[in-house]
Amino acid sequence: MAKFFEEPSRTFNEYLLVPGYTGENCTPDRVSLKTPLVKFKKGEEPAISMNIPMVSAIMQAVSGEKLACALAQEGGISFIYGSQTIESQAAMVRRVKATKAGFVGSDSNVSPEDTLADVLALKKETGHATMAVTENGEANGKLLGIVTSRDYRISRMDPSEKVKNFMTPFDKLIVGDEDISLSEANDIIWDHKLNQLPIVDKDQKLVAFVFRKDYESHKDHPLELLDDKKRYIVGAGINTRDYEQRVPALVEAGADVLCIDSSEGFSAWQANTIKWIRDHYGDSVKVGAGNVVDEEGFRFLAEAGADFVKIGIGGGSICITREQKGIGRGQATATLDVARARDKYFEETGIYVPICSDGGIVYDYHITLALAFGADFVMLGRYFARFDEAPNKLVTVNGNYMKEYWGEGSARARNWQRYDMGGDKKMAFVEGVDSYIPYAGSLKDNVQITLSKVRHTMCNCGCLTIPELQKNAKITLVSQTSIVEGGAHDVVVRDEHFDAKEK
Ligand code: RVP
Repeated sequence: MAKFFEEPSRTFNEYLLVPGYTGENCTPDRVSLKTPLVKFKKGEEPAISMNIPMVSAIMQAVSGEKLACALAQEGGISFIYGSQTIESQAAMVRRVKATKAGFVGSDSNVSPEDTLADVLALKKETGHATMAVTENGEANGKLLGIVTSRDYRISRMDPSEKVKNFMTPFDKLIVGDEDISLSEANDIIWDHKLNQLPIVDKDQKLVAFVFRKDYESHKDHPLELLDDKKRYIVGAGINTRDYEQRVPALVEAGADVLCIDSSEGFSAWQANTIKWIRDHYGDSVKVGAGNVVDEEGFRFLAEAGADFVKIGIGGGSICITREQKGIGRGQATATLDVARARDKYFEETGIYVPICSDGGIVYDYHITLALAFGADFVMLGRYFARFDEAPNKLVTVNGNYMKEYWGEGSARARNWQRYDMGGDKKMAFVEGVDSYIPYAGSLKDNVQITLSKVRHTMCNCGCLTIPELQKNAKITLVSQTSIVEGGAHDVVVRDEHFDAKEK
């Protein structure tokens, strides 16, 4: 007889938190959202922790290098998508690692032979007024000068004027060498009243810029997640097919943590992948695995040596795995089951394997619920894909600003490697859709509001840390009718489409 789970599986939307006692010291500014990313032994510290419990999904529409830097600034981690060539993924990781906090890689470069018209076009495209003049206009080429809007007067100059004739040449520039610290760079900026300081290596090649405005913003990010060389921490997705080539390239590029990206993680292929990594790198390379939705799946991956385990099948906003294959489980039930398995495994072995609730977060409070259900952190796709920093396109649809968002299992992503058994393209079928989602602005603004809500709710539950919430939260199921009661009801909400005329 098949195994039956007697209870229906449920989603986060079916639950609410019941407040606990809030003491006078239980205030949002005292809440710590620090959480482990990778496994650790009882009494020891994890090799990597995050300052906020959020990671971005391993997806083309979500986790590119800009988002990775912006999320690390806020205290979380991005997993750069693996559905691209090994070379381009490693190059993305390398660029994130080259972006030391406060040091910005130049994406506006011109050559001395370019013209004023080229400069103006590039300025329009990137929005950046400062450009590096390098040999052949290469990003990390020999620095020959810089151009800022102080170097030209559009009304007085011919658009065909060559950059070499109006740039500020290298010998007139103040520059920093590549070993300079951010505070030393900032001192030079202040002492010489500069807006930016180019950083060059011993061969005069451009490494980065430090901008006055970025130093200020660096101070605004007390939670930023940095490695011991003050570089942003970044993750990368891998698959169970080309890991023998992909893993070494990503490790060499500086990825801090890897994660096997698959719709179904309870498989021999995942164990083989982890084993290969352990055989070649021991514990020095950190790798998460998944996704699973029950105790058995968790235990399998924990015993295989995963550094963290991801939970969720079919709950993603763009995911149609449940419709296509009939596999999956409600995200709240899956998280609860796996959290119990993690605690049991910890009791038995003394090893704590963090778990991540992946997909299906719709409202901000779902994050708090996922943590209360036992997750150590959450992975989000749709949420981050709405932001400026995501690599997907901003478009207008019926007059509204939208971002494109497509699943890794969609025909658009062509990520057949994610499906261990679907490598033969003739057998492959889609498990995801291509969609639009409303544009929401900058990552920083949104993440800060989301986490403010999480902190407030935790205080309502009387909890100052995630482990306290996991232990002490009180959770209730809600009925369909009480869900209606939870929104605005029995009133006509005023918005721009409806405004009454005063009598
Ligand atoms: P969401 O945050 O609800 O958009 O879900 C994102 C998650 O959905 C990803 O982290 C991944 O686990 C899953 N996903 C990505 N692509 C697909 C698909 O095409 N089916 N599913």
